[in-house]
Amino acid sequence: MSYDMSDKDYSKDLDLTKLKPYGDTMNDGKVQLSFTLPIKNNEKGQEAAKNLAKKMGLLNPLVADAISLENTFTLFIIYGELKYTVNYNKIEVTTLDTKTLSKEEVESLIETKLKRDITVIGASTGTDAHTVGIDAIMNMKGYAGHYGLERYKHINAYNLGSQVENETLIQQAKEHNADVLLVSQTVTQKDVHIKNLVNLIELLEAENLRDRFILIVGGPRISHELAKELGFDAGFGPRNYANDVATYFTETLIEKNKDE
Ligand code: B12
Repeated sequence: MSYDMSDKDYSKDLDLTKLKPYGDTMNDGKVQLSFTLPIKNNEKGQEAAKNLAKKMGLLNPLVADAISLENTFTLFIIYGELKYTVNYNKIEVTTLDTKTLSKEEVESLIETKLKRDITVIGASTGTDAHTVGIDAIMNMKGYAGHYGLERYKHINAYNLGSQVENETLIQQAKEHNADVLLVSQTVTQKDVHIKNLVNLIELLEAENLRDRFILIVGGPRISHELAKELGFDAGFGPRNYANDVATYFTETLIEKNKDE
């Protein structure tokens, strides 16, 4: 295979209008990617993997590793140089602008500004059996040095666990007179999370309850932007903790109170 130098950018200066991955030199575009092909692990298979990598925009793809998963499946690790760039200056994202407060600051805000307790109900919903995410946010001991909502003064936190039907979550929210619904979604295969989250919104709307609750979703592949698109108030992804979400719903409730 000949070495393709056609799309190389030799400038060593950072140009945010033509942003590229960084390997060990500015603008070298170096990336590593992995994928599985349903074929045997041999030279023909490796050539197929390289051709696919080229079609993805990688120059000079190199098969760094090819691992037989079973007789007719192979996992490929490919190195290459991405020829595409993005204009960083033109990128727009929807993010939450809240400045995260500590547990103690949230507690004091509830005490001095809201002047009543907050009831929060959370679950990992639908068929999703992953509990670690919602536990990280809600359980007493918390996660990564951040205590969970159960430990907060002035917050009544009910964690329903996993595989909770949307109907059950709504019924429990009504019974506890909840202010906030916390939904956790981990499995995203075949967009099951989207269907489940949309279903929750539809059920709430059908009962005229959508505006009664602050609706929040979190999980490893959830962004604030996606949450807003689906009709939630906010979304929290990885590296978010109890105090991030508590800051958000406390400030939102205080704002709501002002309007009423
Ligand atoms: C542990 C685990 C399991 C355990 C779960 C046990 C349990 N009690 O939770 C078991 C073995 C049961 C399991 C099963 C399955 N799993 Co699993 N599992 C994992 C694993 C290894 C870790 C997940 C985890 O605990 N992360 C730690 C927590 C703390 O992180 P987190 O969830 O992201 O939470 C943080 C944030 O996202 C956020 N957050 C999360 N929720 C919420 C909610 C709110 C309101 C807020 C504010 C924030 C928030 O806060 C948390 C702290 O920062 C991951 C792989 C990985 N390394 O991530 C796969 C993984 C999630 N599992 C996966 C799969 C496919 C499955 C199965 C479908 C496998 C199978 N074929 O059977 C089943 C599904 C079962 C089901 N019906 O749901 C895939 C999901 C792929 C996808 N994109 O859909 C993963 C990514 C593995 C992989 N690479 O393929 N799994």
